Amino acid sequence: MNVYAAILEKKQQGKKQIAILIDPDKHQEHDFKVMAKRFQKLPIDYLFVGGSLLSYDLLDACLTAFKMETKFPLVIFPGSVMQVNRKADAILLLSLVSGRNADLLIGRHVEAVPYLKQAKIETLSTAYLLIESGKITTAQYISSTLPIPADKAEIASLTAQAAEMLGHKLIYLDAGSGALNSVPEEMIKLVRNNIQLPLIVGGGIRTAEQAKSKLIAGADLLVIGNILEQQPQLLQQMVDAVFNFNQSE
Ligand code: 1GP
Repeated sequence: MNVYAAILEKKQQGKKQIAILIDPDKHQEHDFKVMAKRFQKLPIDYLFVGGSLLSYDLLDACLTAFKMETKFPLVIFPGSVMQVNRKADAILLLSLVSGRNADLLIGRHVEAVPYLKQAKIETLSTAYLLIESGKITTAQYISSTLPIPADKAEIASLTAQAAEMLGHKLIYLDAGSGALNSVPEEMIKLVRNNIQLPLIVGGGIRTAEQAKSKLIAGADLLVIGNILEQQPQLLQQMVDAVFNFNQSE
């Protein structure tokens, strides 16, 4: 399975996509199978797995359960090079282009090469832009970087354009997991209008209405995580928001 080809194909067809983010740390090992069975019939495009800080060793158990019970492409959304696992289909090779921490622009990637080669999983070169969200998120704290201010859409747009010129394959605007404020629509619009690459948007999306407005603004792929840990019943509404948007186009 080629995950990038699937993302591009849907984008070319004008179809929006949804990824559900699972942070293995927020669950018990026996939860994963139950969750996978619950998810399997829903039109979820990708399952993202990972976290800024994983304290428990549950990544493998999570991937194993979802691989057994579902057909979703499994994509690692890594907080560190230790989160490489051959049971996934792909990994977002994130370059934190909103920050100026050389380690997160190239350093960790150098260290990750042997693990990535061994795992033989698809690498998705992703320009990752952290956007200020009303509080310090774990991603911001752990990365020791300043996010792009939420009212500086122009900075986000220029950063995304530079990343596209540098040859990244995906642009990810992220307010950070559990963000108070999600990425503003104005910023999404400006970035969308200035790049060709698929645009991923996530962080702090809590309602189906918010999901819809991110899609209208120009997001190609939404990532929803935190709110579903708190209110699992919202999962259906979130996937419906994307499904209904696609039906109405
Ligand atoms: C975080 O974009 C993801 O990096 C998803 O954010 O967990 O707030 O939905 P939430």
